[in-house]
Amino acid sequence: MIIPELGRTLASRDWQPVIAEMLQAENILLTTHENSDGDGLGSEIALAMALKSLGKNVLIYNPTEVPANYRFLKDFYDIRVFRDRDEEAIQDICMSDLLVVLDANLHDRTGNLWPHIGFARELGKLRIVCIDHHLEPEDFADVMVCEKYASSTGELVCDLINELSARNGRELFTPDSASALYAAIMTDTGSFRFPKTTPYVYRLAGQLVEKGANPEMVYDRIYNSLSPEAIKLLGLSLASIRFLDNGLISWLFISREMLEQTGSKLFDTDIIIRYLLSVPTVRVAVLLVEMQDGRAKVSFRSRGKIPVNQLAKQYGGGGHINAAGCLLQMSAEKAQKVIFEEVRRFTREQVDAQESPLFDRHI
Ligand SMILES: [Mn+2]
Repeated sequence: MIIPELGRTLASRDWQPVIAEMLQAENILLTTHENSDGDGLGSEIALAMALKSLGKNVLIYNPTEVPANYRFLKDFYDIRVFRDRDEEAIQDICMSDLLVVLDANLHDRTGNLWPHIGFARELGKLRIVCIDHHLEPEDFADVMVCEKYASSTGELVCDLINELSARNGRELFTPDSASALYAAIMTDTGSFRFPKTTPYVYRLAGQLVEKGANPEMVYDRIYNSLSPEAIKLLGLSLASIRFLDNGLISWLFISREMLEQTGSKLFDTDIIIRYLLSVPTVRVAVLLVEMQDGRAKVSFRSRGKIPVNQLAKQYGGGGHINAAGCLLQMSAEKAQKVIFEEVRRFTREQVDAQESPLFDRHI
């Protein structure tokens, strides 16, 4: 459904298959992708609270730990980390009637949960719903709502909870769940400035504030939460950013040594990427991080219409037009060599092909 000048939203009937699954289920499990972010976590929390108030048993199990700046969300609802051989967790999965995968559209994004989900499905009763907004979904669920127009999974979950509220004739939002969804939408829209932030999204944010979301608290917890270690890593990183091809590309390699020297963690690298695009000439930014297991985590960002998800896809990854990533099964040093020329070629080709202005008035 297109709302002229406002953006898009799903029609009530589009939510019907999702709602039917939810109402049928008694025990519901929610999860999101590995290395969870504000969108996945905020969506989980708000949906868990809404389903709980409809009388469902709702558990959240994630494949990885909640990053420090999102831990305040755990005050709203219990978020568990799934660990291999955790008998209680495995039993919880097997006892579930419905799994809702949020903010991920590939089965392997659920990490170490997947083998157990597969087993529970073999037992016969576990159904899967996927709610997401990434490109190129894999058809792994019984019901998929994967809408790439959406700014965030939080936007979709907001619509879903409004729909559930309307059908039940009562408000299913609380101030806490409104704050959780506000966090989801705020983080995935880059604080309401990325291209998919339609007028509709601003309206939703306004609605969430009306329902008690606290923007000041949410922003402060998420963005003013750096550890001294992360600040030190930021310092080291800023000093080693390279600018290539007349400043079209910014390039940063964070070695394991840099992480160890500063005492910082993998998730401390997340904030650094935004500095890579803060120089106006830069069209493509690349961040390579050497992980503890020897693999290389590569993040791509771009400005304007350069689809870095195409770049990531070449290496088995994916993402959005302006933000994508991949994991390379090789040393970071080798990874740098492998992608270096390809990134330069891709960027040159994209920049040459584009005569249109960097930014459109409308999307
Ligand atoms: Mn998202």
